[in-house]
Amino acid sequence: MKFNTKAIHGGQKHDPAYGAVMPPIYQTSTYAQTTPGGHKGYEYSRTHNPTRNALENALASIENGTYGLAFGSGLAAIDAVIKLLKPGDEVISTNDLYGGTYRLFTQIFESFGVKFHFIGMNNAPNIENYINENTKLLWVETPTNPMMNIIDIKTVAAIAKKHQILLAVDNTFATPYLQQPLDFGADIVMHSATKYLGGHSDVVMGALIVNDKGLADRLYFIQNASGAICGPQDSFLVLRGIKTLHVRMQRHCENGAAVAKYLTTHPKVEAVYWPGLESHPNHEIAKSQMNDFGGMISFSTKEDSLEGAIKVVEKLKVFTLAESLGGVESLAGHPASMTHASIPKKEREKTGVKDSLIRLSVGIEAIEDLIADLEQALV
Ligand code: P1T
Repeated sequence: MKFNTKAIHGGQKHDPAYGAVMPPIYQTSTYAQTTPGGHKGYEYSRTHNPTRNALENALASIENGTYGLAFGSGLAAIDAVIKLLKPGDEVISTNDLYGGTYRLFTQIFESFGVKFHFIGMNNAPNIENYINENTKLLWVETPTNPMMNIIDIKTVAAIAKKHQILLAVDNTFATPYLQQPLDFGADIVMHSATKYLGGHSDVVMGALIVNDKGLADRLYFIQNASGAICGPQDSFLVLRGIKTLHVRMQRHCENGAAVAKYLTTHPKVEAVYWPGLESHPNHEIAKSQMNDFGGMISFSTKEDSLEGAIKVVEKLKVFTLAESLGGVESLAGHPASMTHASIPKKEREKTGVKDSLIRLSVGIEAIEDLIADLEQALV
Protein backbone atom coordinates (compact mmCIF):
# COMPACT_ATOMS: atom_id res chain seq x y z
CA MET A 1 0.00 0.00 0.00
CA LYS A 2 1.31 3.48 -0.88
CA PHE A 3 1.80 6.08 1.86
CA ASN A 4 -1.22 8.23 0.91
CA THR A 5 -3.51 5.20 1.16
CA LYS A 6 -1.92 4.06 4.41
CA ALA A 7 -2.50 7.52 5.93
CA ILE A 8 -6.22 6.98 5.46
CA HIS A 9 -6.69 3.23 5.84
CA GLY A 10 -3.51 1.86 7.48
CA GLY A 11 -4.30 -0.47 10.39
CA GLN A 12 -8.00 0.52 10.33
CA LYS A 13 -11.11 -1.65 10.49
CA HIS A 14 -14.70 -0.47 10.47
CA ASP A 15 -16.03 -0.62 14.01
CA PRO A 16 -17.41 -4.12 14.67
CA ALA A 17 -20.42 -2.90 16.70
CA TYR A 18 -22.27 -0.84 14.04
CA GLY A 19 -19.84 -0.52 11.13
CA ALA A 20 -18.90 3.07 12.00
CA VAL A 21 -16.36 4.17 9.38
CA MET A 22 -14.52 6.38 11.86
CA PRO A 23 -13.59 4.67 15.13
CA PRO A 24 -15.99 5.73 17.88
CA ILE A 25 -14.58 7.66 20.84
CA TYR A 26 -14.75 4.96 23.52
CA GLN A 27 -14.98 7.39 26.42
CA THR A 28 -14.78 4.75 29.11
CA SER A 29 -12.27 3.94 31.83
CA THR A 30 -13.38 0.33 32.30
CA TYR A 31 -15.15 -2.64 30.66
CA ALA A 32 -17.75 -5.06 32.04
CA GLN A 33 -16.62 -8.60 32.86
CA THR A 34 -18.99 -11.57 33.05
CA THR A 35 -16.69 -13.42 35.43
CA PRO A 36 -13.26 -12.32 36.73
CA GLY A 37 -11.10 -12.24 33.59
CA GLY A 38 -14.15 -12.80 31.36
CA HIS A 39 -13.93 -9.80 29.01
CA LYS A 40 -13.65 -8.94 25.30
CA GLY A 41 -9.96 -8.03 25.36
CA TYR A 42 -10.39 -4.78 27.25
CA GLU A 43 -10.16 -4.50 31.04
CA TYR A 44 -9.10 -0.96 31.90
CA SER A 45 -8.36 2.03 29.66
CA ARG A 46 -4.84 2.71 30.93
CA THR A 47 -3.94 -0.70 29.50
CA HIS A 48 -6.08 -0.72 26.33
CA ASN A 49 -8.73 1.46 24.76
CA PRO A 50 -10.27 0.73 21.34
CA THR A 51 -9.93 4.32 20.08
CA ARG A 52 -6.30 4.53 21.21
CA ASN A 53 -5.62 1.09 19.71
CA ALA A 54 -7.04 2.26 16.34
CA LEU A 55 -4.63 5.21 16.46
CA GLU A 56 -1.71 2.99 17.51
CA ASN A 57 -2.36 0.71 14.54
CA ALA A 58 -2.41 3.73 12.22
CA LEU A 59 0.88 5.01 13.69
CA ALA A 60 2.55 1.64 13.11
CA SER A 61 1.28 1.54 9.54
CA ILE A 62 2.44 5.01 8.44
CA GLU A 63 5.93 4.46 9.91
CA ASN A 64 6.29 1.05 8.22
CA GLY A 65 6.44 -0.43 11.71
CA THR A 66 4.70 -3.30 13.44
CA TYR A 67 3.79 -1.86 16.85
CA GLY A 68 2.55 1.63 17.77
CA LEU A 69 2.17 3.17 21.21
CA ALA A 70 0.47 6.48 22.00
CA PHE A 71 1.29 8.64 25.05
CA GLY A 72 -0.03 11.78 26.72
CA SER A 73 2.72 13.94 25.18
CA GLY A 74 5.90 13.68 23.16
CA LEU A 75 7.91 13.97 26.34
CA ALA A 76 5.92 11.12 27.92
CA ALA A 77 6.91 8.97 24.93
CA ILE A 78 10.60 9.90 25.37
CA ASP A 79 10.29 9.25 29.11
CA ALA A 80 9.10 5.70 28.32
CA VAL A 81 12.14 5.07 26.09
CA ILE A 82 14.62 6.20 28.77
CA LYS A 83 12.85 3.94 31.28
CA LEU A 84 14.21 1.00 29.24
CA LEU A 85 17.56 1.91 30.85
CA LYS A 86 19.01 1.47 34.33
CA PRO A 87 21.43 3.46 36.50
CA GLY A 88 24.93 3.43 35.01
CA ASP A 89 23.67 3.21 31.43
CA GLU A 90 24.78 5.88 28.97
CA VAL A 91 22.99 7.65 26.13
CA ILE A 92 24.57 9.53 23.24
CA SER A 93 22.26 12.25 21.93
CA THR A 94 22.36 14.92 19.26
CA ASN A 95 23.54 18.16 20.89
CA ASP A 96 20.98 20.21 18.96
CA LEU A 97 17.56 19.06 20.14
CA TYR A 98 14.24 20.22 21.59
CA GLY A 99 14.87 22.05 24.89
CA GLY A 100 12.29 19.94 26.73
CA THR A 101 14.05 16.72 25.72
CA TYR A 102 17.35 18.14 27.00
CA ARG A 103 15.61 19.14 30.26
CA LEU A 104 14.09 15.65 30.69
CA PHE A 105 17.47 14.01 30.11
CA THR A 106 19.56 16.32 32.30
CA GLN A 107 17.15 17.38 35.05
CA ILE A 108 15.17 14.16 35.55
CA PHE A 109 17.09 11.12 34.33
CA GLU A 110 20.63 12.19 35.25
CA SER A 111 19.54 12.10 38.90
CA PHE A 112 18.47 8.46 38.37
CA GLY A 113 22.04 7.64 37.32
CA VAL A 114 21.70 7.66 33.53
CA LYS A 115 24.55 9.53 31.82
CA PHE A 116 23.99 11.62 28.67
CA HIS A 117 26.57 12.76 26.11
CA PHE A 118 25.38 15.55 23.79
CA ILE A 119 27.42 15.57 20.62
CA GLY A 120 27.32 16.78 17.02
CA MET A 121 26.27 13.83 14.85
CA ASN A 122 26.76 15.46 11.44
CA ASN A 123 30.01 13.55 11.38
CA ALA A 124 28.54 10.15 12.21
CA PRO A 125 31.85 8.26 12.79
CA ASN A 126 32.55 10.72 15.67
CA ILE A 127 29.82 8.88 17.62
CA GLU A 128 32.13 5.88 18.08
CA ASN A 129 34.49 8.01 20.20
CA TYR A 130 31.78 8.19 22.87
CA ILE A 131 30.70 4.54 22.87
CA ASN A 132 31.75 2.32 25.78
CA GLU A 133 30.35 -0.84 27.38
CA ASN A 134 27.68 1.20 29.23
CA THR A 135 26.28 2.83 26.09
CA LYS A 136 22.75 1.53 25.54
CA LEU A 137 20.97 4.13 23.40
CA LEU A 138 21.62 6.62 20.60
CA TRP A 139 19.07 9.46 20.57
CA VAL A 140 18.79 11.27 17.25
CA GLU A 141 16.66 14.18 16.14
CA THR A 142 16.70 14.78 12.39
CA PRO A 143 16.04 17.45 11.24
CA THR A 144 17.18 18.86 14.57
CA ASN A 145 15.16 21.44 16.48
CA PRO A 146 15.87 24.28 15.81
CA MET A 147 19.09 24.30 13.70
CA MET A 148 17.77 21.90 11.05
CA ASN A 149 20.89 19.71 11.03
CA ILE A 150 20.40 16.44 9.19
CA ILE A 151 21.79 13.25 10.68
CA ASP A 152 22.57 10.31 8.38
CA ILE A 153 20.19 7.69 9.85
CA LYS A 154 21.56 4.76 7.85
CA THR A 155 25.15 5.38 8.95
CA VAL A 156 24.16 5.92 12.59
CA ALA A 157 22.02 2.75 12.48
CA ALA A 158 25.02 0.74 11.24
CA ILE A 159 27.10 2.05 14.17
CA ALA A 160 24.29 1.19 16.61
CA LYS A 161 23.99 -2.32 15.18
CA LYS A 162 27.76 -2.92 15.28
CA HIS A 163 27.83 -2.07 19.01
CA GLN A 164 24.39 -3.61 19.81
CA ILE A 165 22.96 -0.29 20.96
CA LEU A 166 19.38 0.85 20.41
CA LEU A 167 18.83 3.72 17.98
CA ALA A 168 15.82 5.99 18.57
CA VAL A 169 14.93 8.70 16.04
CA ASP A 170 12.69 11.65 16.91
CA ASN A 171 10.83 12.00 13.60
CA THR A 172 8.66 14.94 14.68
CA PHE A 173 9.99 17.50 12.17
CA ALA A 174 10.08 15.17 9.17
CA THR A 175 6.99 12.98 9.75
CA PRO A 176 6.76 9.60 7.99
CA TYR A 177 5.62 11.45 4.85
CA LEU A 178 9.20 12.66 4.46
CA GLN A 179 11.26 9.89 6.07
CA GLN A 180 10.71 6.50 7.66
CA PRO A 181 13.61 5.83 10.05
CA LEU A 182 12.73 2.16 10.70
CA ASP A 183 13.44 1.49 7.01
CA PHE A 184 16.96 2.90 7.54
CA GLY A 185 17.62 0.61 10.50
CA ALA A 186 16.38 2.62 13.51
CA ASP A 187 14.89 0.55 16.37
CA ILE A 188 12.46 3.15 17.72
CA VAL A 189 10.69 6.06 16.04
CA MET A 190 9.36 8.76 18.32
CA HIS A 191 6.91 11.58 17.60
CA SER A 192 5.51 14.59 19.27
CA ALA A 193 2.11 13.88 17.69
CA THR A 194 1.17 17.33 18.96
CA LYS A 195 2.79 18.60 15.76
CA TYR A 196 2.28 17.44 12.16
CA LEU A 197 0.50 14.15 12.96
CA GLY A 198 -2.28 15.97 14.84
CA GLY A 199 -1.77 18.88 12.48
CA HIS A 200 -4.28 21.36 13.91
CA SER A 201 -2.68 22.59 17.17
CA ASP A 202 -5.57 21.21 19.20
CA VAL A 203 -4.00 18.25 21.01
CA VAL A 204 -0.84 17.27 22.94
CA MET A 205 0.32 13.69 22.32
CA GLY A 206 3.35 11.47 21.81
CA ALA A 207 4.03 8.24 19.95
CA LEU A 208 6.53 5.41 19.63
CA ILE A 209 6.73 2.92 16.78
CA VAL A 210 8.91 -0.21 16.73
CA ASN A 211 9.30 -3.46 14.78
CA ASP A 212 10.81 -5.79 17.36
CA LYS A 213 8.25 -7.74 19.44
CA GLY A 214 10.48 -7.97 22.54
CA LEU A 215 11.12 -4.21 22.50
CA ALA A 216 7.41 -3.51 21.92
CA ASP A 217 6.49 -5.69 24.90
CA ARG A 218 8.91 -3.82 27.18
CA LEU A 219 7.51 -0.47 26.01
CA TYR A 220 3.87 -1.60 26.38
CA PHE A 221 4.77 -2.69 29.91
CA ILE A 222 6.21 0.77 30.67
CA GLN A 223 3.23 2.50 29.02
CA ASN A 224 0.83 0.61 31.27
CA ALA A 225 2.97 0.54 34.41
CA SER A 226 3.92 4.25 34.31
CA GLY A 227 0.55 5.23 32.87
CA ALA A 228 1.35 8.27 30.71
CA ILE A 229 -1.33 7.38 28.15
CA CYS A 230 -3.51 9.68 26.05
CA GLY A 231 -7.30 9.76 26.22
CA PRO A 232 -9.78 8.51 23.62
CA GLN A 233 -10.90 11.99 22.48
CA ASP A 234 -7.30 13.00 21.73
CA SER A 235 -6.69 9.64 20.03
CA PHE A 236 -9.63 10.34 17.73
CA LEU A 237 -8.30 13.81 16.88
CA VAL A 238 -4.81 12.57 15.97
CA LEU A 239 -6.25 9.68 13.95
CA ARG A 240 -8.30 12.24 12.02
CA GLY A 241 -5.20 14.40 11.58
CA ILE A 242 -3.19 11.51 10.12
CA LYS A 243 -5.79 11.02 7.38
CA THR A 244 -4.74 14.34 5.78
CA LEU A 245 -1.04 14.20 6.68
CA HIS A 246 0.10 13.67 3.09
CA VAL A 247 -1.86 16.58 1.59
CA ARG A 248 -0.91 18.93 4.41
CA MET A 249 2.77 17.95 4.20
CA GLN A 250 2.84 18.52 0.46
CA ARG A 251 1.71 22.12 1.00
CA HIS A 252 4.00 22.60 4.04
CA CYS A 253 6.92 21.58 1.81
CA GLU A 254 5.89 23.86 -1.08
CA ASN A 255 5.38 26.85 1.21
CA GLY A 256 8.55 26.01 3.16
CA ALA A 257 10.58 26.03 -0.06
CA ALA A 258 9.12 29.39 -1.12
CA VAL A 259 9.72 31.00 2.29
CA ALA A 260 13.28 29.61 2.54
CA LYS A 261 14.13 30.95 -0.94
CA TYR A 262 12.56 34.33 -0.15
CA LEU A 263 14.60 34.62 3.08
CA THR A 264 17.90 33.75 1.36
CA THR A 265 17.46 36.74 -0.97
CA HIS A 266 16.40 39.21 1.74
CA PRO A 267 19.09 41.86 2.41
CA LYS A 268 18.41 41.88 6.17
CA VAL A 269 18.73 38.10 6.60
CA GLU A 270 22.07 36.73 7.70
CA ALA A 271 21.57 32.95 7.52
CA VAL A 272 18.76 30.54 6.60
CA TYR A 273 18.63 26.97 7.95
CA TRP A 274 16.48 24.72 5.75
CA PRO A 275 17.73 21.35 4.46
CA GLY A 276 16.30 21.92 0.97
CA LEU A 277 18.80 24.68 0.23
CA GLU A 278 21.76 23.50 -1.83
CA SER A 279 23.95 25.57 0.47
CA HIS A 280 22.78 23.57 3.54
CA PRO A 281 25.82 21.57 4.74
CA ASN A 282 23.79 18.33 4.96
CA HIS A 283 21.72 18.86 1.79
CA GLU A 284 23.00 15.69 0.11
CA ILE A 285 22.14 13.51 3.11
CA ALA A 286 18.73 15.19 3.31
CA LYS A 287 18.15 14.39 -0.36
CA SER A 288 19.13 10.77 0.19
CA GLN A 289 16.85 10.08 3.18
CA MET A 290 13.94 12.56 2.85
CA ASN A 291 11.28 12.72 0.14
CA ASP A 292 11.12 16.53 0.45
CA PHE A 293 12.37 19.09 2.96
CA GLY A 294 9.44 20.14 5.14
CA GLY A 295 8.10 23.42 6.45
CA MET A 296 10.43 24.12 9.38
CA ILE A 297 12.92 26.95 8.83
CA SER A 298 15.22 28.86 11.17
CA PHE A 299 16.94 32.12 10.29
CA SER A 300 18.89 34.98 11.82
CA THR A 301 19.00 38.63 10.83
CA LYS A 302 22.10 40.71 10.13
CA GLU A 303 21.23 42.94 13.09
CA ASP A 304 22.23 39.86 15.16
CA SER A 305 20.64 40.94 18.43
CA LEU A 306 17.93 39.78 20.82
CA GLU A 307 16.06 43.06 20.31
CA GLY A 308 16.23 42.70 16.51
CA ALA A 309 14.73 39.20 16.63
CA ILE A 310 12.01 40.22 19.07
CA LYS A 311 11.10 43.20 16.89
CA VAL A 312 10.57 40.88 13.90
CA VAL A 313 8.46 38.25 15.68
CA GLU A 314 6.31 40.91 17.33
CA LYS A 315 5.52 42.51 13.97
CA LEU A 316 4.30 39.31 12.32
CA LYS A 317 0.53 39.16 11.80
CA VAL A 318 -0.27 36.03 9.77
CA PHE A 319 2.45 34.05 11.58
CA THR A 320 1.41 33.72 15.24
CA LEU A 321 4.14 34.07 17.86
CA ALA A 322 3.77 30.80 19.78
CA GLU A 323 5.52 27.65 20.95
CA SER A 324 4.92 24.46 18.95
CA LEU A 325 4.85 23.71 15.23
CA GLY A 326 3.31 21.52 12.58
CA GLY A 327 -0.22 22.91 12.58
CA VAL A 328 -2.03 24.18 9.49
CA GLU A 329 -1.42 27.76 10.69
CA SER A 330 1.99 29.40 10.47
CA LEU A 331 3.82 29.96 13.74
CA ALA A 332 6.97 31.89 14.62
CA GLY A 333 9.11 31.23 17.67
CA HIS A 334 12.16 32.64 19.39
CA PRO A 335 14.04 29.49 20.50
CA ALA A 336 16.45 31.20 22.94
CA SER A 337 13.62 32.54 25.10
CA MET A 338 10.89 29.99 24.32
CA THR A 339 11.39 26.36 23.23
CA HIS A 340 15.09 26.17 24.14
CA ALA A 341 15.19 28.40 27.22
CA SER A 342 15.85 25.35 29.42
CA ILE A 343 19.22 24.76 27.71
CA PRO A 344 21.97 26.87 29.37
CA LYS A 345 22.94 29.81 27.11
CA LYS A 346 26.54 28.58 26.78
CA GLU A 347 25.38 25.11 25.67
CA ARG A 348 22.77 26.32 23.19
CA GLU A 349 25.08 28.91 21.64
CA LYS A 350 27.60 26.13 20.89
CA THR A 351 25.05 24.66 18.47
CA GLY A 352 24.05 28.01 16.93
CA VAL A 353 20.94 28.80 18.97
CA LYS A 354 21.84 32.43 19.48
CA ASP A 355 19.56 35.22 20.68
CA SER A 356 18.95 36.46 17.13
CA LEU A 357 17.61 33.12 15.87
CA ILE A 358 13.96 32.95 14.74
CA ARG A 359 12.17 29.67 13.98
CA LEU A 360 9.24 29.42 11.55
CA SER A 361 6.70 26.64 11.24
CA VAL A 362 5.41 27.44 7.78
CA GLY A 363 1.72 26.58 7.55
CA ILE A 364 -0.53 25.90 4.59
CA GLU A 365 -1.97 29.38 4.05
CA ALA A 366 -1.62 31.19 0.69
CA ILE A 367 2.10 31.69 0.13
CA GLU A 368 1.58 35.31 -1.02
CA ASP A 369 0.19 36.22 2.42
CA LEU A 370 3.07 34.52 4.24
CA ILE A 371 5.74 36.28 2.16
CA ALA A 372 3.94 39.64 2.52
CA ASP A 373 3.82 39.13 6.28
CA LEU A 374 7.58 38.44 6.47
CA GLU A 375 8.23 41.40 4.16
CA GLN A 376 6.45 43.87 6.45
CA ALA A 377 8.06 42.37 9.58
CA LEU A 378 11.61 42.52 8.20
CA VAL A 379 11.59 46.21 7.18
O1 P1T B 1 5.44 18.92 23.46
P1 P1T B 1 5.46 17.41 23.41
O2 P1T B 1 4.32 16.82 22.67
O3 P1T B 1 5.69 16.79 24.76
O4 P1T B 1 6.73 16.99 22.51
C1 P1T B 1 8.04 17.27 22.88
C2 P1T B 1 8.91 17.38 21.64
C3 P1T B 1 9.71 16.32 21.29
N1 P1T B 1 10.50 16.35 20.18
C4 P1T B 1 10.52 17.44 19.38
C5 P1T B 1 11.40 17.44 18.17
C6 P1T B 1 9.73 18.55 19.68
O5 P1T B 1 9.77 19.61 18.86
C7 P1T B 1 8.90 18.53 20.85
C8 P1T B 1 8.07 19.70 21.24
N2 P1T B 1 8.48 20.88 20.65
C9 P1T B 1 7.89 22.11 20.84
C10 P1T B 1 6.87 22.34 21.66
C11 P1T B 1 8.51 23.20 20.05
O6 P1T B 1 7.89 24.27 19.89
O7 P1T B 1 9.63 23.00 19.54
